Amino acid sequence: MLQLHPEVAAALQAKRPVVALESTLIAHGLPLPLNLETARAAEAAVRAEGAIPATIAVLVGRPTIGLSDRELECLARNEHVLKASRRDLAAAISQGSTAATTVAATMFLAYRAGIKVFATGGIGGAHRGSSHEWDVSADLLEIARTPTAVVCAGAKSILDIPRTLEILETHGVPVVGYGTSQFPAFYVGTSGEPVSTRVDTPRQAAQLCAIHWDLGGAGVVVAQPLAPELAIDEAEFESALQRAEELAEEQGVQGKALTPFLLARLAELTQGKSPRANQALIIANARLAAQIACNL
Ligand code: PSU
Ligand code: MN
Repeated sequence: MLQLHPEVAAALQAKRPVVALESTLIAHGLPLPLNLETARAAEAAVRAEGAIPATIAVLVGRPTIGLSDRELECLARNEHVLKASRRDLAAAISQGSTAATTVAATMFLAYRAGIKVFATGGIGGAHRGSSHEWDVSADLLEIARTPTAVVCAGAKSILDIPRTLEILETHGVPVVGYGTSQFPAFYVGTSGEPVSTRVDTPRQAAQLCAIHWDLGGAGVVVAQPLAPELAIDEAEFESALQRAEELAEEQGVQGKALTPFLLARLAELTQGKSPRANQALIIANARLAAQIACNL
């Protein structure tokens, strides 16, 4: 069922390093034109490290591993692209839809194509607040069962991070700090919560993943903090987030619409600081993912 870009198919066949990239952040996470710029820059960062990028999405019902530049542009510009998590894949395929894939759906497809390293911005997790108590991203369960390295800047700071980390622990997922002993929190440099272990080089990260997989383990979270000069001040972020959550509550936003809604409100409330930070961390994660893939 998978449609592999010829360059990606050739690289996989020759056992050359390939890095999967996610598409929900393009279609639903960042505003135009920053989304297209970021998607292109992430691919370029992977190439600069000597790996092949494979951005993943469902295009007119075809799960596609590796997009052409035209396809990237179409995802970035088209407002009617769906957001597909793992449960939505069969529906998108059977209905011939075009859908951006979340962390969960991207990992699922990447692994089936034979790609073991994947980069995103921040993973989904447990949402905050009593009205979203049961909203736990499918990303966490997918990481718990699919043997892939997920290179990220931690969990999105819109989440309940201690609860997100508890869920990962329950499912036996190593949470690896890259150059840090504290779990990064996306726009905000650190969550203050400890990681389960720390590595300081791509080689150490690759080694840890390989051993985890040899032991029969599944996903590994490799989390690197955003460059400190781009991190948003915690107090400023907290007040923007509280406002964004109030707006979600007032407008009854929930389910899969919640994450994109909060990200869009934060972009307004931080006067564009949050999307700029988001862009920088996505590109940095793509670069690190490529370095890890080259060491595997
Ligand atoms: N990281 C970003 N921007 C995003 C996302 C991650 O920098 O938009 C997306 C990912 O696709 C992630 C999704 O899987 O948000 C989580 O959505 P939900 O909470 O509905 O599972
Ligand atoms: Mn959710």
